Amino acid sequence: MDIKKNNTIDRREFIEISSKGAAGISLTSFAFTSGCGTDKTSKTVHGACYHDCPDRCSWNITTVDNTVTSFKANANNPYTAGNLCDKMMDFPNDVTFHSDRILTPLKRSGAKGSGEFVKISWKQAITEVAARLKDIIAQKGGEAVLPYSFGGNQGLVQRGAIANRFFAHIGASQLERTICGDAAVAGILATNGQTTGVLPEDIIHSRYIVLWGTNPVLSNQHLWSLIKQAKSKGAKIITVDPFQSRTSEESDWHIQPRPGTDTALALGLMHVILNENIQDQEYIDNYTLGIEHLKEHVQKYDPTTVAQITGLGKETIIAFAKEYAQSTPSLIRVLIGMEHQVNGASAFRAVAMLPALTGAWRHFGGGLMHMTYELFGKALNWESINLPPELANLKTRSINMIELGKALNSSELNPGINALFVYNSNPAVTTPNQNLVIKGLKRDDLLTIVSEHFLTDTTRYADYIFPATSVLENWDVLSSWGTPYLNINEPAIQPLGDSKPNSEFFRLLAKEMGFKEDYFYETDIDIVKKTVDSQHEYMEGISFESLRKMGGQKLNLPTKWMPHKKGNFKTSSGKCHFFDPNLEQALPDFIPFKYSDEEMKQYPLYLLSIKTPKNFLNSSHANVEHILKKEGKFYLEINPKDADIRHIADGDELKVYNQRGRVFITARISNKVQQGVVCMPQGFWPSLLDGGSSANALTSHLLTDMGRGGAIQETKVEVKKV
Ligand SMILES: Nc1nc2c(c(=O)[nH]1)N[C@H]1C(S)=C(S)[C@@H](COP(=O)(O)OP(=O)(O)OC[C@H]3O[C@@H](n4cnc5c(=O)[nH]c(N)nc54)[C@H](O)[C@@H]3O)O[C@H]1N2
Ligand SMILES: Nc1nc2c(c(=O)[nH]1)N[C@H]1C(S)=C(S)[C@@H](COP(=O)(O)OP(=O)(O)OC[C@H]3O[C@@H](n4cnc5c(=O)[nH]c(N)nc54)[C@H](O)[C@@H]3O)O[C@H]1N2
Ligand code: SF4
Ligand SMILES: [Mo]
Repeated sequence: MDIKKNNTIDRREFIEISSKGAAGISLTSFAFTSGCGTDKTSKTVHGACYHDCPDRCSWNITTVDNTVTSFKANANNPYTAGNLCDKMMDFPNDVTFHSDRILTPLKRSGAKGSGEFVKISWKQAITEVAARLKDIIAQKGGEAVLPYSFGGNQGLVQRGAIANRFFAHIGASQLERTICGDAAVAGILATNGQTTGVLPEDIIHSRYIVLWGTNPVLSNQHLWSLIKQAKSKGAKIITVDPFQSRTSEESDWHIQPRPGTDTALALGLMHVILNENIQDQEYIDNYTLGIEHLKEHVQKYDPTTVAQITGLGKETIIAFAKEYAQSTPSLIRVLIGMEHQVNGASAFRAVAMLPALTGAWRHFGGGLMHMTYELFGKALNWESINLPPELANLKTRSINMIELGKALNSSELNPGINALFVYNSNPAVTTPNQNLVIKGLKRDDLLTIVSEHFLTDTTRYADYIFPATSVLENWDVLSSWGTPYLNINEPAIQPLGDSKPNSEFFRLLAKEMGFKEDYFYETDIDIVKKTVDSQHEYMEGISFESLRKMGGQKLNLPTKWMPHKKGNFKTSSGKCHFFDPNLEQALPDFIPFKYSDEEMKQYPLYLLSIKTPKNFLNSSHANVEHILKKEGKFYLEINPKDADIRHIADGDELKVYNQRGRVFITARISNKVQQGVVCMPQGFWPSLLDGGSSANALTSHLLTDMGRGGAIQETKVEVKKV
């Protein structure tokens, strides 16, 4: 069956077609049960959310005869606290049993992007792909092959345990997976040497909580519940965000700097703290390095200068610095949002210095809160996940995922990329410089293989599509980057249709390629068992069996987790580094991106494209009709002054454009953004929007100052009425 729709399909048309069952391929025949199970008895198993979300909730799922009869939050997991978020509440219907789900392998039958495919068997698909791959490797070498995957499935097995072995074995190009977190982590490591600070559940002890560039009301909902508990005990909540986010609306104080100016703001706060002499000198003397350099450095970040850079009032900067330094316990929560700026890593580096300057780390519930994945780095047996020793220390070239468009269109890469494997990601939507990515995906000489649940915008350009299982249909073990809970995921049902886990796809391909190494053929359940089979103290009381019984368990950590109460930083010196001569910048500095005068004139507005959709997880779920309805229109928030200059009224249809692309969008005039800044949601699928482009058609593949992340928000645009 063909889909004769192309990029220009509009959303209403898509929804009408999908509701008639014609927009998907082969989609009508597999709805709701696979027909594989004959067992009428009910069974309940534990699973965990596969999304790239800091909360990592866990659930209980009951099935009868391969049909889900109950899907509920796991009451044993105090962090999930009995609630899955809105995005996941109806997951079995929204994804697993959705009538648009891809359930057989498909081969392209029309032009790339046309969405025309025919069903084929796994045998045919694997045989043809293996033959073409062998050919490419023989002619161009393994580096002509590029894997492209990200956090679409956070299970340690399905994220890439077998895939990584496959690509290392064939000598494929490596992918630098830096679109999320790497710039933030690089900045924090430069200061503290570790990213695990205050644990999320300890936030209830804080009394001054700064949510710096993060929007937990939407992006970290279970932490938000704990923040509300802290608030009910008297904590003051401050949000630092250039956008009036849902979180800032619920905070006591919204500090709204210009985008990308946080490094200057943090250095300005340090200026005030040091000049007012309200720092914790004893903590500084014992546990930090470079205070003299820092003190001298911050003199140029006086409140007047910082006010000019950030657009904040001078009084705001002074008041914020004093309140922060004089409140106890004070906590700064950072996550990811702020890193997508050209100065992003420096901002995290500078912000991470504040708790050492004020001695906030001394107090339970005080300090900096970032990620928790390092705990699992210690706790688990990574031998089962990491590459086997004979494949480690790869010498093959790396390609940064943010520069996918550039790489696919490069005439300089030798060899060029001739085969692209996409899984757990939807780059035609989520990768910056969308039009360049799509131009690359349209190349006739590129073999594109995508493993997916749905006919995403990326799969539209595939030569072969492989149907992936959903989290309800495969084994996995899930660590977390936002909590200290370890979760197991037990399959609740048999795979629907002909879907297979990512691991099995790569095993079948390895077999067809003639690879004999045992490491390809370890089963998923064996990998899970081996991963949790660890003698580390954090795993005391946690085993495969206990996880099956409980679903999720908290790592066995000391009851009062205060990592830097007495210094103990994981830097080279063991101290918090205010100054580091080994880094390109010995001290963090505010270095704005330099636009040409011409560019500033043509594209004067600063574009934020952020995670405002409550009901999407990046681009996931953004194809589901009732979810799209809940999310509403694709809106551009624009300040009344900017709207006035352009004669734009609320509800007008707009074109937002720059040198890379344009999107069509509806105006929403509001004070959520200040003059000079506009904001649109990320995650919408281009093929479901008028004009066939979404936010990333405007963003660039510029990299961040450290960590080689994506400066996605360093984007200038102009807006006009259409
Ligand atoms: N509902 C929902 N939840 C999600 C996701 C989703 O798509 N939808 N995605 C998940 C993923 S992958 C991630 S990484 C996390 C991210 O979670 P967060 O880190 O909370 O990330 P964002 O929502 O991207 O950004 C948070 C805020 O940072 C602000 N921001 C942007 N630029 C700057 C700046 O220069 N300075 C400051 N101070 N703030 C800035 C934005 O305006 C935004 O309100 O959320 C996860 N949770
Ligand atoms: N403009 C802008 N762009 C951004 C961001 C932003 O804030 N603004 N945020 C960035 C961030 S923080 C992130 S993390 C990235 C996320 O970008 P992506 O990693 O592309 O995330 P998703 O859009 O959720 O796409 C994941 C895909 O994996 C698929 N999937 C899920 N499970 C499986 C599985 O088991 N097997 C296979 N084969 N597929 C599976 C899902 O169906 C989905 O289509 O986007 C980045 N892009
Ligand atoms: S998306 Fe996040 S908040 Fe929602 S169920 Fe999954 S882990 Fe929990
Ligand atoms: Mo992310």
